[in-house]
Amino acid sequence: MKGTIIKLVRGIYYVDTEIGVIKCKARGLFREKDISPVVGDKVEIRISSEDQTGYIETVYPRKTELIRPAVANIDRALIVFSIKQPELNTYLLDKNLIMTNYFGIDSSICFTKSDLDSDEILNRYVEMYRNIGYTVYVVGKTDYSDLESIKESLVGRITSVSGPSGVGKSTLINKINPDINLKTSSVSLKTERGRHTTRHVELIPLEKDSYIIDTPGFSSLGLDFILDERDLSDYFIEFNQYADKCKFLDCMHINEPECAVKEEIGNSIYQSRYDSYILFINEIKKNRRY
Ligand SMILES: Nc1nc2c(ncn2[C@@H]2O[C@H](COP(=O)(O)OP(=O)(O)OP(=O)(O)O)[C@@H](O)[C@H]2O)c(=O)[nH]1
Ligand SMILES: [Mg+2]
Ligand SMILES: [Zn+2]
Repeated sequence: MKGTIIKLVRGIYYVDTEIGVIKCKARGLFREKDISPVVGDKVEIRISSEDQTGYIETVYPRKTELIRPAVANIDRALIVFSIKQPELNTYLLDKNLIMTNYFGIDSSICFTKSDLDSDEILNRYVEMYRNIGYTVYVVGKTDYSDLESIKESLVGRITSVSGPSGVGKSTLINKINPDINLKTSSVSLKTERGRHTTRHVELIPLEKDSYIIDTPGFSSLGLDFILDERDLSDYFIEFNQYADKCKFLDCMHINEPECAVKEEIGNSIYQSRYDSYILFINEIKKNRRY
């Protein structure tokens, strides 16, 4: 029988099929082949007649895959960051954008907690990421005017919602569909960090042919999937049009003379994006040494 993995909890896969959700285990053969089934995977299962549990026999080829969160077949990533509590971390946001771009997944950004933005830094970030080319939504306790646009963007797609703990991912999904009623909890007052309330990746059906995936928050993200730091600038979408104009074909936009990317800093290229770029270059170089 065919189905879709909608949840994975302690080695048990919840597979949605035409006869309902069946709890399944994965066959050892996946471990041998180094495949781990993940949420979003289309699978073939065999159901035992005794206890109505099943085994995953086949994982069908994936349309897309992402490693953080580990999900398959998503069409879009909605990357959520709060402006405060926890404070917006552009380094981690840029890393997310690089990752989804690397895996060929269309992404947009949702900034939350606009109600906590007293000094209007939010507008600066909204403008910045829109200028770079991303769709940016903003929500806050008393302002959900972008909710309709967010809902429209979900239609007919599988969208994963990801970002650090405590930014309001589950809260946003509950706003999108109040029937879902996901667990949320307040951030720690002392550290301003989230409490890792969502523990599992879970695919939730919305209206026809639309699905949303709630995911646990994360506080760090490796870039180890990029093996060669020379590839990094390809994933900074706003660098591309200038990279062609650099004097050297293999310019890394670091110390080379007549670098068109560096010349654009302060104009079309934001300093904070360039700072992220340099930090990521160093991380990739360091990874390679091991
Ligand atoms: N002030 C304010 N608080 C918000 C907003 N959105 C969410 N919160 C609060 O932020 C806290 C964390 O929200 P969650 O939805 O649990 O966060 P999460 O991103 O799902 O966190 P994890 O599941 O731990 O990854 C809750 O107390 C929410 O009520 C907002 O727009 N403004
Ligand atoms: Mg959550
Ligand atoms: Zn250059």
